[in-house]
Amino acid sequence: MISKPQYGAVALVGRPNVGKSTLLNHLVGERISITAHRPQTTRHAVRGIATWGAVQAVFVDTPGIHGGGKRALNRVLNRTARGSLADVDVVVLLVQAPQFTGDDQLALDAAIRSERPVILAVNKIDRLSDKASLLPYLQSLPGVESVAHVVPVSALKGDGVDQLKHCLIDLLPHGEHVYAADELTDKSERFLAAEMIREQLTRQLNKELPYAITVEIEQFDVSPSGYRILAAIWVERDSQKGIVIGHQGNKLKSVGSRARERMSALFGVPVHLEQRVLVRRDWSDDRDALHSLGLGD
Ligand SMILES: Nc1nc2c(ncn2[C@@H]2O[C@H](COP(=O)(O)OP(=O)(O)OP(=O)(O)O)[C@@H](O)[C@H]2O)c(=O)[nH]1
Ligand SMILES: [Mg+2]
Repeated sequence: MISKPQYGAVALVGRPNVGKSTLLNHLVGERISITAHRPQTTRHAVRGIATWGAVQAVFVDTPGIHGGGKRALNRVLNRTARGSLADVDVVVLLVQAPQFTGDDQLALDAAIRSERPVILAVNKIDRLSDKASLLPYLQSLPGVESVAHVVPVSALKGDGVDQLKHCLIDLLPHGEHVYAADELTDKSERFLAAEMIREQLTRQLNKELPYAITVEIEQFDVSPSGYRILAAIWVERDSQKGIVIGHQGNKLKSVGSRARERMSALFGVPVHLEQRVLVRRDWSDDRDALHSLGLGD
């Protein structure tokens, strides 16, 4: 029997750091959205495409929703997350067992207000030392009666992801596929390259600093021997520039070589990467500067 094609968009929402980007990568099967052990890693609504036979789902990874919105960057991130709920068919709300915080409540409220079917995915179950605590935790979650499915998962290990797929297939509308079966994202390789550098900066630098960093690709040349990429890393202060470059340039080298490996793996070609570090004062609190760097739309 040939099944009717299904197609739809799925938003992945939740407070910062619950594992939205990790789950997107698992669902798509490639590392297209950057992840780090730190809140507010994702700044743009990244789309990842998965095609499972007759079913095609476009996942929209969003910046974590949270209550503290003082700096312009925070406000822009929150708007991006809430805005992406308007255009989707299904919402997957992630929470992280065994917690349920005020920011989880904000995200749940936004999901329910979207009037889309909601799947509540309870992530990081691999970290629960006492598996028996999962059931009472699930029963204690507020708003469970308003969601279509509740699925415990580990985005990192893949547990429960198949069950999540089945819940999605249950909810996605019928429709023709929009993307070819081998397409993984709507983002350009240029965008992905900048994100992979930011991922390594976020992972390899000390706490706090990464919020003051953004990456711009100045040149992206394609040749038969591979890609040649020139990147500018923007920081807010001269002192931060020193930290990014590191002793004898070691930090920048290590960021570059790891990012380059990831790029080569995803793009399937050799990558030559050059990076420079530039100072632009207070960009994370300057809406015009956010715009000129492609954030905030
Ligand atoms: N143990 C465990 N860790 C996980 C799991 N899923 C994600 N993580 C880790 O949690 C951290 C945050 O993951 P991300 O995927 O970046 O989280 P996010 O929700 O996209 O975060 P923001 O983009 O900052 O909102 C990373 O260190 C992940 O490796 C999981 O199922 N189990
Ligand atoms: Mg993320």
